[in-house]
Amino acid sequence: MDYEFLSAETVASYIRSKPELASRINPDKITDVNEVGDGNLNLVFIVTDTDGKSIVLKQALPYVRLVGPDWPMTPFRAEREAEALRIHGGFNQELVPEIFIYDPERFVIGMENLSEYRVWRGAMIEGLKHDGVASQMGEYVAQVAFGTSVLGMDAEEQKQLMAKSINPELCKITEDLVFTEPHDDIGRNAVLPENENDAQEHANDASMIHAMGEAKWKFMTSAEALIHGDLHTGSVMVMAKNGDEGESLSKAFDSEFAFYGPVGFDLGALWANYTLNASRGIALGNEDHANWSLSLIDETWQGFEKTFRKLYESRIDSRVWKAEMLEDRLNQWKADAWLFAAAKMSRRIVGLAKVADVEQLEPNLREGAARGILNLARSLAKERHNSTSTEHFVKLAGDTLHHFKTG
Ligand code: SR1
Ligand code: MG
Repeated sequence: MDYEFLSAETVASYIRSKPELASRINPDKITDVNEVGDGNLNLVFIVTDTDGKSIVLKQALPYVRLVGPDWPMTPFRAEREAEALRIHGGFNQELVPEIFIYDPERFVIGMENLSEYRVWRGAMIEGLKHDGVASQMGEYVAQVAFGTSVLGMDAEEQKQLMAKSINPELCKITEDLVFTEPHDDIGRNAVLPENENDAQEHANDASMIHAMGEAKWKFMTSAEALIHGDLHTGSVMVMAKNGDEGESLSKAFDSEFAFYGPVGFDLGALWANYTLNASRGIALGNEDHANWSLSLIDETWQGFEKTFRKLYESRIDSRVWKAEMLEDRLNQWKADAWLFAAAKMSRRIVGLAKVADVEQLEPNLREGAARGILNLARSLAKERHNSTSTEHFVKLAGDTLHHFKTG
């Protein structure tokens, strides 16, 4: 794929060539261009002018940045991201960044700079509590679940949107890294030597393999809504209303994995990442923060359920979709979230693309956190047949992570 990559030197002329951008920032008075892409895939520039105006330019590279040109990856993912952000922003612009332009020739998205926000994962690692965000993310998932499903859209339009929204290459990353490679290492997995046995046990656990087979099937076949597709805490920006923490605003970003998939996948991703953060708190003896991180599981669910119940009242077709259908969907999504959370937490321990919450622990502490998460994932996959309450999830998580704590 041949197109010009942006660089700090070419950003000004790029902005000059795009009226939608030049009306928001003066290309002749740019003071700063910072490349801040810390994700696994793209270039991200924050551009500021002398008047303090700023925008973000995000460009998809034709390969996976984390690995390099040896792993080619379609840059058309930028189109999927721009579309998802536009559609999701149509439900609630407060909860996603605003898009100014999508450039299909160079796969660039020009969007709002959330300079006063920060990435939630980093804030959680520092032990900061951004209150209300977990509920807002539940609300976001519910608005997307309703608004892009046949409950909130005309059935024919919904099918057109579904057809436009296929994202096979990015889905394949998830199918491989999340559901398959933890049980079939093709050379991308790695753990501490002290966790080799844990990874082996996890890889060979027949009931976990069965559960992950079911999770992968759901991921590949349940085209329920235009989900975010990668809603971990590194895909959420947060801003405290006063100071560094407390009551906060938030935005879900980085939606390049968006596709028509199972609603429970986004919920499970959030739950898994709250739990990964709790494993850090427990490893460091920061019980207060660990309890707070685990409390977010129910907070997200409550935000989701409350919003979805309200939206369901305005479903466009209520002829056979009655009250029972609502209860069935909520029960199903909660059970799915358990399953997907198990998948999403264990892949971050054994597979490619780990998370700083655990990786930045000293090895003697990381050993127990990693062992705890792998054992928890296996228990979650089994226990979901007994109870799928958030209380049960949190109790299992707290007990298991404490049991395996090291250091
Ligand atoms: C090769 S991309 C690795 C991971 O980064 C993204 O955030 C997704 O989680 C993906 O699995
Ligand atoms: Mg990402």
